[in-house]
Amino acid sequence: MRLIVATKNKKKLQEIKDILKGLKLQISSLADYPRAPRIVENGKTFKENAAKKAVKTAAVMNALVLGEDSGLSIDALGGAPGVYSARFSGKAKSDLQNNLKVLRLLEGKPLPKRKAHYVCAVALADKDGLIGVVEGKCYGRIAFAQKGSHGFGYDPLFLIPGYGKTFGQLGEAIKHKMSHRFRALSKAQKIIQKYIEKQRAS
Ligand code: ITT
Repeated sequence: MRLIVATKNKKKLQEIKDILKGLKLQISSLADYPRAPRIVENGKTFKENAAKKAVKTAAVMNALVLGEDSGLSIDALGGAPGVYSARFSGKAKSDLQNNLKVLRLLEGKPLPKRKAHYVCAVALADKDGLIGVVEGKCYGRIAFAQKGSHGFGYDPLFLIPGYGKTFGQLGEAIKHKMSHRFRALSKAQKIIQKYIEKQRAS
């Protein structure tokens, strides 16, 4: 079975492939379909954006499509950067500038005031429309400086209290067992399995 992931983010795609590897799907992404429609991410929630990515892409592809929208929510910033996580410091989508902006905004705040969580919404759609949308979260703190080079985005800042280390330091093996993306995809996996069974039966 083919699955198209409606993303242009290569690191996100790699994580999705790693987490879903048990399903033995043929996974491709928008990088393989340069003529796929451009999706304007103007939803107010992660779920809305994920659904839009999946439905708009599936409308022109004869395949099951997975839309993923994710980001970081920081308590002390009223939930920001939220759905604007990728472009928090501007249109250029720079991970380094985004991290520096977060550090600036939290300057002087002690660890208990640095609570944050990642959110990942995953939507599935085919040419007939939306099949389902699920969400996963992962709770942590914002570190005082960037640490580690694993992962992407805010991972060098995202501290997992139980380990006293950031996702940037912990690496994929641990991240993929507890991340927001792992949690959302565990739910999505059940929807995909049902979809495959239904297709086989028809
Ligand atoms: P697509 O829209 O093409 O999928 P994108 O990177 O623009 O790619 P999003 O709009 O979903 O994707 O923004 C996600 C941003 O949230 C991402 O660029 C990071 O800044 C942050 N983010 C999400 N998940 C993350 C993770 O697991 N680790 C670190 N940062 C993450």
